[in-house]
Amino acid sequence: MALLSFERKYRVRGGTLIGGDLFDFWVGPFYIGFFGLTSAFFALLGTALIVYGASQGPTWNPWLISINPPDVSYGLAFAPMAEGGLWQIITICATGAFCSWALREVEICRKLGMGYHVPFAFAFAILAYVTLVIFRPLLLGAWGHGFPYGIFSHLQWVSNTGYQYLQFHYNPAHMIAITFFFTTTLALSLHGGLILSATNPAKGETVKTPEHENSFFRDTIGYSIGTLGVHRLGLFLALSAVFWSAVCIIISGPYWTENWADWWNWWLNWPFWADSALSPR
Ligand code: UQ1
Repeated sequence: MALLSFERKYRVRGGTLIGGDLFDFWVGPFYIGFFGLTSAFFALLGTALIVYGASQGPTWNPWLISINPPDVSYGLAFAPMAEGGLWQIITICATGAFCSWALREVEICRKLGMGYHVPFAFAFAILAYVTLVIFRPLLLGAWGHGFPYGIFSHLQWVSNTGYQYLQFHYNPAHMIAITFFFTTTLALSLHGGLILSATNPAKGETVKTPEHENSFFRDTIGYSIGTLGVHRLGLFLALSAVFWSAVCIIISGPYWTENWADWWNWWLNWPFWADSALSPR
């Protein structure tokens, strides 16, 4: 473990949210803490239940194994184990493990005196998951609206859910989310390209500085956002993509139940042209 010689300096005591010094220790390179233990507990139990669920199913083909949510007829009640109860407990384990992991990141940030940007960003990933398997099913009144835990089966769920609204391309939140996803890839490719071009010089050339990076963008587009700024922009773009994705799916069903293209009829029905002879409807 080559890093340990200088990491020792950063192995500071304290910063825990719960448990004081009791769980404030490392195992090898890993910080444990109270939330390290709860992470391990939920992750191991959830994984064991997935394997158990697979053993009760018709296949060991990894593409086809699926742990399914209860039928919608169970509503928001607990279902028998073999009827989706397993899915419900696995969902609790997954949410417990993800939240524990985020809180473990918070404790490490506190130890090191860092900002909370990493757990904040991870919280958006957790939001994406709980939106699909907890918030939206709650709003729709049945756990059966969650997605099944299987490789092909969750893809089928995405496909079926999309077709319920014809397709998602006219969902306004979907439009915004996709725009953020594409802009994220543009920003990361610009940033990655810029950093590699400056720091990976040809043989005989010297490594270039942030001054060169700024000058490149000032010369090309008249503006440089700066070395810190580009990371702020990247975080904003990526988190916005997740946020609007969550909005996109949470409004599909609880707010709008039809073809998303028809949502735009509010525009066609505006009084100024709704009665016009040229109006499409
Ligand atoms: C940029 O301006 C900049 O500052 C020097 C970076 O930092 C290294 C970048 O990675 C990128 C991509 C840019 C250009 C981005 C914009 C929005 C002008």
